Amino acid sequence: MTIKSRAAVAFGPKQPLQIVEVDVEPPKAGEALVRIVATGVCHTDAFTLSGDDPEGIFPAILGHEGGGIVEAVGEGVTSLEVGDHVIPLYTAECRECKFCKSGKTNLCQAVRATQGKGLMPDGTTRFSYNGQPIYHYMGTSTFSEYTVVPEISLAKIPKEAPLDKVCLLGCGVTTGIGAVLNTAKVEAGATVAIFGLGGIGLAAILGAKMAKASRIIGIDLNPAKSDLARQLGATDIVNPNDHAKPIQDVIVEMTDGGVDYSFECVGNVKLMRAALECCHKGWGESTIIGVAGAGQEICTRPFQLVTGRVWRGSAFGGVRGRTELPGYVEKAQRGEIPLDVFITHHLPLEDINRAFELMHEGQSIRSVIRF
Ligand code: NAD
Ligand code: AHE
Ligand code: ZN
Repeated sequence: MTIKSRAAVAFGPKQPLQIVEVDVEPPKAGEALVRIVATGVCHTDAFTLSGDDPEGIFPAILGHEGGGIVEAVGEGVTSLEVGDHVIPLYTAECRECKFCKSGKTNLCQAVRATQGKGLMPDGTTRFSYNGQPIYHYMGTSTFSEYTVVPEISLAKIPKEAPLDKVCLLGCGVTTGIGAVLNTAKVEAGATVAIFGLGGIGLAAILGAKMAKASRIIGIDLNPAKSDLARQLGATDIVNPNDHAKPIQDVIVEMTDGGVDYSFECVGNVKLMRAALECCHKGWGESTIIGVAGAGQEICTRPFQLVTGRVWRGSAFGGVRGRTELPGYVEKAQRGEIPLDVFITHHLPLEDINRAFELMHEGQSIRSVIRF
């Protein structure tokens, strides 16, 4: 039976989200209906809303950092039942595709093609408004009280975990920690530079601290991010505005030739270059996490790579969601991942546009929307 759901709909790029009541069709085979209890707002939601995302499609229900409860399952669903607590995954884990079987990547491709078109795996959408289709987003659409998600895109988590906190493990916190531990594999004693101290960069600091890095340099234009960065483990804070010379030169001078690992957590292609070039000759590795807009490209002198620096990227921290996310939730439950410090604002769905304003004003780390 089709149900009604309150949702924040992006009717077009650069337009405020509109809170409307959409129609949600029941889950089809291999899908589940999820009642979203809470969702974080990530910079990637703002990126897509800005119109810069090559895969941006409107009207759509954005949101990909949610926590919810399974309300119904479609035919053939075996790994989930009604009442299960789940975190929707924008990186599915089918365990059957070439990517999953490779053991080399978390980038399951089972539903990726339709997901990128804003559709469910059968090529249709479950959302509509006034009879007009509304597109899904990143396979999750957590800015709706009810959403439909493929079974393979849902990580089942313990019921005791507070959904209005562990929702942040659906993207930001997991991405930052995972990029450090899974993608870069930072080792104890290493030096690390983290560019951008939003939700992702701060989580990367946490990851570097967990890896026992000896020096963790946080870089941001906004001085308001410094305190939390230090609290999470940054040993040094650098504001590029305080220096006349290029930021990569500043970091190289501070670290006797460059850092062992750097992470770009902004989505700025010039900063991606700086992050690579502040790495140590011979072995320094830079991981791109930030998402850059359509048409943007990275560049550096090939000599930077010839002389041993490595450029790589990370999506969802290299984490296989269904297998590994329950472990992240348990770590949060044990206090090893302090989710509270990331949550600067709680807002009702009606105020979701405020969450975007706070992000753009540099006032928030994560706003959590409660339904
Ligand atoms: P955010 O807006 O919370 O944080 C961005 C931070 O970058 C802010 O603190 C801002 O002051 C700082 N910044 C901006 N320009 C800067 C500059 N030139 N130099 C230094 N600092 C600068 O964003 P977020 O939610 O943390 O997301 C960060 C990026 O990561 C975005 O591009 C987002 O799309 C991307 N992201 C990628 C993945 C992935 O899986 N690869 C996952 C989540 C987010
Ligand atoms: N749609 C964009 C790319 C957006 C992007 O890079 N997304 C990241 C996750 S950001 C989460 O906040 C990601 O995981 N990408 C891998 C994937 O399969 O989408 C574009 O450029 O087209
Ligand atoms: Zn995100």
